[in-house]
Parts: sequence; structure tokens; C-alpha cells
Amino acid sequence: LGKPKCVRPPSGVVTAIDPIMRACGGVWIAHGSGNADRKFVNSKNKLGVPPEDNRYILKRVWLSKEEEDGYYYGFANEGLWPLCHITHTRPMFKESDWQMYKTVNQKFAEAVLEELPAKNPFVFIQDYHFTLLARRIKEKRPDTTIALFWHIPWPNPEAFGICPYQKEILDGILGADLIGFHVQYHCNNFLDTVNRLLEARVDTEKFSVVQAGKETLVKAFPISVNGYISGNIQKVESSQLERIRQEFDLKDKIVILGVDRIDYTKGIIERILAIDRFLEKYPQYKNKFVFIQLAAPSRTHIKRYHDLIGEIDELIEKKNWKHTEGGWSPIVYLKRHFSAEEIVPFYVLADIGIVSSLHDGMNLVAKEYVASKRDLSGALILSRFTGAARELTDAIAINPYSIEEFADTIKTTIEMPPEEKKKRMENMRKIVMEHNVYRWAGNILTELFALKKE
Ligand code: ADQ
Repeated sequence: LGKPKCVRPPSGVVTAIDPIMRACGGVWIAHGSGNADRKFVNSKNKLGVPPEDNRYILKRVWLSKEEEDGYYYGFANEGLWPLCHITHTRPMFKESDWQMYKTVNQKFAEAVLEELPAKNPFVFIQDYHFTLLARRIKEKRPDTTIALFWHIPWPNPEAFGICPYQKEILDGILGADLIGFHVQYHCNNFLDTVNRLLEARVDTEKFSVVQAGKETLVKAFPISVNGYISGNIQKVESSQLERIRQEFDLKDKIVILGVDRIDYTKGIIERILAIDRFLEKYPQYKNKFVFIQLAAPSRTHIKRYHDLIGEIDELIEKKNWKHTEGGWSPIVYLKRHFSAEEIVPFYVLADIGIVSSLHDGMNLVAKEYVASKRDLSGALILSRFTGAARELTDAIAINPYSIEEFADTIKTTIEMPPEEKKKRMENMRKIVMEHNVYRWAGNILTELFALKKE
């Protein structure tokens, strides 16, 4: 309907990899899931991106509806995603999904093999959708050097051990020469899992796995955002801020913000319950703040996600009704996809950013919020169960499962002395600016090239 629009998906992987591809060039091979994607490729299924200034090539792999269902919605997102996140959502393993997952991994392997140069090929695989890809590529082209980055947590061996296809998955992953996780803890879990479930030698000094004479290095590379480094900083006009203030009646109000893909791992329900409890305990804050939640629906064909959208709608409606007073309601819920340019003014406005994931590999929203605070204003409330919490130790840490603690933390954060907030923000900004996503990619690629030389 209407004119096709180029949309960047609300995904941490895209946020992180796109700037790297823009800087380095190359070919990114990915599923074309947009409904106008077929219109914008050449006869080789390729196109230059971004559309206005082609910096790299996107090669599309087309999946049938059955393939997308079994591989993406089924095995990857109903199986592996809940398996790796400890959120008490039961993983579902269906044999038919697994078969489709294998088929699609093979299809991607073929798409990669077609692109490999004759000499010294390097491949960088992203995420849990492609556990079998490295092995499939190596079978045909053993001279390829391969890194795999795992963007989500890796569970302990007991948790992983319920997966019926554990051995094939581990063996597939170990086709890579280098495996990256966000934090050391996930590396340790991975090595423990391999040690327990496979016949392979784990070298606990080098942090590597040796299997059939081939070594795979396992290392932590905490991912990041582009750091809004100079030249890349988006200028936010004060008129833009004023417009948002007027639209949502924010004048003289404390602004609290959440920005998420709608996913049960992100702790959105817990956040609403904490706002509710905060108002019950500290009614003096009625009419003094507004909590804005930007939320992009995602994976909506999966029942758990579909149900969650309904649960959040209902809960917000209920809590707003409970606390509404003279035209004021505590929660503004904007349920749609926002472009990066649209999100930044909200970050700039927010006095408090909340990231309350129940479990999260890293969480880039936390880092985007910090990166946007050029004037050192604001404060970040951050779940202990995110990878980001290991680096951003100046955030105000919460356990999102404890609604009581969460509610009290909102109050403490509002009342925290401005100098302390400023100091904390300054420290966090140093970390995000220095350890930006270019450094992340640089570290992985340096490691990978060194392996090749060996
Ligand atoms: P995600 O689970 O997608 O990523 P996250 O790292 O928070 O989570 O990234 C989300 C991205 O989507 C951010 O760039 C954010 O700005 C954007 N976004 C959020 N809400 C949006 C909305 N309403 N509209 C548009 N965009 C929106 C996975 C892992 C994370 C890990 C990343 C990168 O789950 O733990 O940090 O990969 O490795």
C-alpha cells in the first residue's frame, strides 16, 4: 500500500552491525523479510545500502513462509531464544522446526559460498539463527576464517542440556575459529557446556576448545553503540523537544523513559508494576512525573509475543485508570516503530532512563541513552541481569523481579543529588565513548586476522 519505506528494524544486532558495514564495506547476507524487498534487488538479489549513499552490499536470501515459520519463529525464537534467556518461559523444540532450521542454515551456507573470494575469505556470522553455518561453510571451504558473535546470553550446561539437538548445535558452532560473547560469564558457561556435553578438550588457560585437531577461541567482546562520535552526533533542535513536551504535557514534569522491542525478556510488565507501586507508596509524586514507554511490536506471530502485547495494553490501561487525576495519567504508551532519529529526542528529554530486562546479552538502549546525554543530565536505572550492567557500574542497579526494590529505586533516583547524577553520567559516558562499536568490531577482526596468520 502506498510508497515503500526503508525501515531499520528495532533490533540490537542491526543497530550494532550497520555502522560497521558502513565503515568497512563488504557483503551482508540476510533474509529479505520486508514486503517490498524483492522490488529493490538486482538479478543477483543484491542492492546497495543505505539507498541514498551505497556503502555496502546487502544480499538477500528469500525464505518461503514455511521456512520462516520453522526456522525463524519456530526453532530460533521459540526454542533457542527462551533456552538462552533465563526468564522462566519454556523453550519449545519441534522436530519439524529443527528440520527447517537445518534447511535454512544450509541455504545461507550456499549463499555465503557463492560470495567467497578465491583467497583468504573471512566470514563474520551473527547470532543464534546460524549455529550450523560455520560448520557447513568449513566443509566446503576449509580455508575460510570464521568468527561467530552470539548476541544473547549462553546458559549453564544444565539449562542448555535440555535441548534435544545440543550436540549438533555445539558441533556446528565449533566450526568457527573464534566465538564471541558479550561477557566472560557467558564464555565460561559455553566452555562448561562443551566440556560437559561434547568429547572435546577445553583449554581453560587459552579459553579455547580443541576438537579433532581444530581449535576454536572463545572470548568476550562487549558490544556497544557508535558512541555518537564527533561528526555522527545528531543535533536535536530545541523546537523538536518543545514539540514533544507540548504533545505529551511534560511541562514541569519529571520524564521517565523506557524504549524496547516488545519482548518478555525486557521486563516491561515489571516496569509498569514498579511505577504503580511507586505511586501507591509515594502518592506525593502524583502529577509530578510522566513515564513514557516507546515499544515496537516484534515476533508477533509467536503466541507468547502476541499475548504479551495484549497483557501490556491491559495493564497500562488499568494502572492509568487507577492513578488518573484531573487529566493527568502516569503512563504514556507509544506502541509503534520509531526511527533512530525519532528516538534520540526522547533520550535527550528523559530525566531517568529505565532498562529492566529480566535477562539481556548486553542491551544497547542503556548505552544509547548514555550516549545521548551530552549535557551530562539524566540517570540510568539498569537491571543487574543485563550485560551492560557489568560495564555501566555507575548506573543505579535493580533486580526487576523485586517490584518493591524497583519502586523505591525510582524514588531514590528522582531524589538523588544533581552532582551525584552528573558524576555518574560522566563516568558512564567515558565508557560508552571509548568502548564504542567500532572498537568492538576492531577487536574481533584483529583477533580473527591474528588467527589466520598462525
Ligand atoms: P535486542 O534484544 O534487539 O538485541 P537491544 O540491544 O536493546 O535489544 O537493542 C534494541 C534496538 O532497537 C536499539 O537500538 C533500540 O534503539 C531499538 N528500538 C527499541 N525500541 C524501538 C522502537 N520502539 N522503535 C524503533 N527502534 C527501537 C540483541 C540482544 C541484546 C544485545 C543486542 C546487540 O538481545 O542483548 O545488546 O542484540 O548485541
